[in-house]
Amino acid sequence: MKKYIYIFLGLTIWGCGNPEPAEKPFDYPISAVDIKNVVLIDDFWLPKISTIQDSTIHYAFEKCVEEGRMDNFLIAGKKMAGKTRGQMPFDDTDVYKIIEGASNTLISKPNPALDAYLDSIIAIIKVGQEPDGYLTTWFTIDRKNPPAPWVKPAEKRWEQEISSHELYNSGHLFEAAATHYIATGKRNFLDIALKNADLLVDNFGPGKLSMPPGHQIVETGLIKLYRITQNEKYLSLAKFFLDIRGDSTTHPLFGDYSQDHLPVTQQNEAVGHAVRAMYMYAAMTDIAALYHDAAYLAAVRSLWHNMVEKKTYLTGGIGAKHEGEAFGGNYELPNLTAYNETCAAIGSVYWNQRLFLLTGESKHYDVIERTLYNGLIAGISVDGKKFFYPNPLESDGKYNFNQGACTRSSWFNCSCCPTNMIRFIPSIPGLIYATNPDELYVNLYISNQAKVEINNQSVELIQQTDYPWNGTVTLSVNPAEKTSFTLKLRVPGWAQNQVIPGGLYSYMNRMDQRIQLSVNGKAEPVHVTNGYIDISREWSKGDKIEIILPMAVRKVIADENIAEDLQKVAFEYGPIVYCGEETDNPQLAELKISDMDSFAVGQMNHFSSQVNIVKGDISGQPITLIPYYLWSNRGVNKMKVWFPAI
Ligand code: FUB
Ligand code: ZN
Repeated sequence: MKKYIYIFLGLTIWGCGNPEPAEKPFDYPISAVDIKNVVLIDDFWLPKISTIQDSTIHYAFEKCVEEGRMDNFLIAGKKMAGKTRGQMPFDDTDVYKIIEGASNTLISKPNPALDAYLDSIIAIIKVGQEPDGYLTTWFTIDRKNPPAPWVKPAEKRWEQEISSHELYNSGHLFEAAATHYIATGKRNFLDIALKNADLLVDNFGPGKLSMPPGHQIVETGLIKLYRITQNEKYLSLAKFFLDIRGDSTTHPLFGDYSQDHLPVTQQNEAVGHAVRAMYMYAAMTDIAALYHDAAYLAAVRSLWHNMVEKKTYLTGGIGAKHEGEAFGGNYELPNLTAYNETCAAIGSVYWNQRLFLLTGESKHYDVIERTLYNGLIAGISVDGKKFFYPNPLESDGKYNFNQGACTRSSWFNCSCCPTNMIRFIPSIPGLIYATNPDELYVNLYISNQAKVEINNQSVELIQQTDYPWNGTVTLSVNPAEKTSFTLKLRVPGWAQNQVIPGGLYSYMNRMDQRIQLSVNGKAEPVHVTNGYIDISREWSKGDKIEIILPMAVRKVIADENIAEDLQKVAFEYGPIVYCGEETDNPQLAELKISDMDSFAVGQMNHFSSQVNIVKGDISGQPITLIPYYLWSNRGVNKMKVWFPAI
């Protein structure tokens, strides 16, 4: 397959018209460095992953037990009497998602007890699988009595896929089983997934059942199974599910809520349910890469431009509307009522990483970084046991934006977001580095020790930084033997005076301080090309790079088409977006920012962690802004990201 990679890199051939025949799949030209090869030593992210392993995973498994998610597998397998427990047709997926996250934590922090516990849960899941591989517990238990009123009773499997989530359940099963197999080497979960996937292959396709999944994710799940097994039937089915979307000759269309209003290659505006959209665009990007399909690539590019240039919040959050958990119209970005589902932010990172691996464009990492440090980690509390489902940019202390609460909640009837955080956070080490045959991309600044293969050489990397609080990063490069390659250091958009690719938001003032670079202690000129500083040389053991990305308090303004943010300013320092909470600022409601006001970075001890805050003096009144992601860790509170400017 490698030989195709070189052809693929010539992106000009994308314009050549019809996709290549499907017989010989291509692949992404750039490979992410696997989390198995990246050990975090980071003061910011490592404690978050540890909190997930030490606290959130146990807590969430207990919730699953308490609310009957495990029982459902036993009831479906007739090992226990009873009716379906829980309220969602996709409650099974919470169990899968926790296993997926837990599997990744086992890589960074081996834990035999947790490993064995996962095996015991997998044994319970197996009980719920029907002999032919079918696995959706509520349906097996009683298809005539779905757990939620909005799910239609069914006679046959997949007949009500628009609401039943049977394929969504399969998708999370495949994603989780693939990760568990890769992390542990064990086949117990993978075999359950493959049996289910084979059933889907037998039942869906041309001349068989022809309708798309009601909620996307089975597509990327199937592609992960294809990658493990090399069996192209899984890949073909994933493509089939995408190809028939928007094709009314194959099924009655589900509409734009489910991105089933147009063929996917004709879609150019991000619409409908935001999580569904992210998972679908991620799968489309996989298909663009694996089939070298120009139409798929063109579609994901247009969708990305629309989303990033017209439908993204400053925090990276997406999906403005509570109604339908959906994207709003262009520039429809209200703050108080912003939905910004945590799962949608996670989906955006999954999608943008794929776009990067396909194109090598740093702008996708600008979206990833903004989302990761702001709208995404806001979704989990400092103690790892309270969650946001929506992530608004303003709170009046009254509007119950969080599924009936005006602050973080310990769980939800629909617990997709907490378990998606568990699924995603432990995978973060896999976002840091990427390689192609002779280039090494450093895309995120997170302290770690890594082993990468480049030019057939093993290279040890040691990255040290206090990012996101400080922009100084040192990188030791230790190849086993002297070797030449290009090290590509990503220069974040914020360090180049660009808030977000495309200019939906901009800084009021340019930053004057310059980026500094040194190689083995010698200052080097800084040339940023397409978002990277390229350092091409023969590397030897002990080589050391230092990059300093100057941080300053920055005022941000929004595109004037965003009515909600007109004549308002927001604050950033480095990659972090700041907000004011009433607890620190009793006068929050009256605050108006003028050009005369001064702001500086400061430090605060927040629940035992030292974080940067922004301190201001507004006409003699002090104000304190904290990182947005930390808001609402101190109970119900008024909060603002955007402040009126005078
Ligand atoms: O439908 C499954 C998940 O539940 C969605 O992705 C979330 O938006 C929530 O509705
Ligand atoms: Zn969610």
